Amino acid sequence: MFHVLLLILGVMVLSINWYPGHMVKARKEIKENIKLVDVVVILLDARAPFSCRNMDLEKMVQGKKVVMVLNKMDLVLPAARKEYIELLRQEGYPAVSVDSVSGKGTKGALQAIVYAFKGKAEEMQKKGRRLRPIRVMVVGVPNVGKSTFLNCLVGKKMAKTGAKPGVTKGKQWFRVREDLEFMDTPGLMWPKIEKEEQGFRLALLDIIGENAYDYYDVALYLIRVLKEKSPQVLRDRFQLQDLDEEEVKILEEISKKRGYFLRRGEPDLAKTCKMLVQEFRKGNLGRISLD
Ligand SMILES: Nc1nc2c(ncn2[C@@H]2O[C@H](COP(=O)(O)OP(=O)(O)OP(=O)(O)O)[C@@H](O)[C@H]2O)c(=O)[nH]1
Ligand SMILES: [Mg+2]
Repeated sequence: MFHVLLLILGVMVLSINWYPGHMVKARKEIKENIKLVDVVVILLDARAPFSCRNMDLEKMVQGKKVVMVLNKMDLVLPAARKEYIELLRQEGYPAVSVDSVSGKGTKGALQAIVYAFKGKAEEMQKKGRRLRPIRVMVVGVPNVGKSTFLNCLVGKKMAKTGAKPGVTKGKQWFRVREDLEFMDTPGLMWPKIEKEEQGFRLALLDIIGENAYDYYDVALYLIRVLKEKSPQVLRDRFQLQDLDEEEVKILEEISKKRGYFLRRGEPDLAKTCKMLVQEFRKGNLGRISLD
């Protein structure tokens, strides 16, 4: 009875809350600066672009020209990437994909941004107004690569970047080209993630702070994804044979195969969970899309 109650309570509290202090200021800063910009780039993680759409942000930028940029395209299979882009285009957004580490796709992203402003630029010209650089604001949830994308466009490391959410704490302007100015912004979350699956995806992608979730739950979710989408990874990388087992059993097996044991000989599940999530984040488990 007690266990059933715990389970019910557990299911009820699985929504994730993560809204660190700097985001309150960041949200205000973004809101105040929207009127200064011509185009908004919403940067999304190509592995789960729909899970990292922040509807609060999208509402804030309503009325602006928006370009959707799927970053980290090196971590997803081309077919999934194409499908996501097609879906965003069906919604009426210009959408492109980039790899901000190698620079692949950035030329196309700049073209899409300039094109989004074309109508307004022509209007300004007709009115005899002096053409000024296009002002672009880059927004998105934390850790999707906004600062890396901008460093890549500028061609040198101007903004601080890092493999954890919440690196950028305030806005910063960059001149990318004669005709293009960009504003980097801190990653913005929404106060409460209601959908459990979405929470797991955001946790896997390192978009929410690690104090807001349990690695155990996220690793079990990852095993479920691998069983469904990439069973060969479980077979080849972790030498598992029986994939019909439950996720918890598979986790134990992986611990044993890796030689992760506690002092009394039990499998060290905590260490295994962290290892699995980190391997996914580094792209070591192959190109896996989550949405
Ligand atoms: N594989 C891959 N990694 C990337 C790419 N772009 C960024 N990263 C990595 O993603 C991590 C986060 O990058 P940041 O540029 O700091 O992300 P951000 O969106 O500015 O994060 P916040 O400032 O915290 O909101 C870093 O470890 C980057 O190296 C990409 O296109 N491919
Ligand atoms: Mg940043």
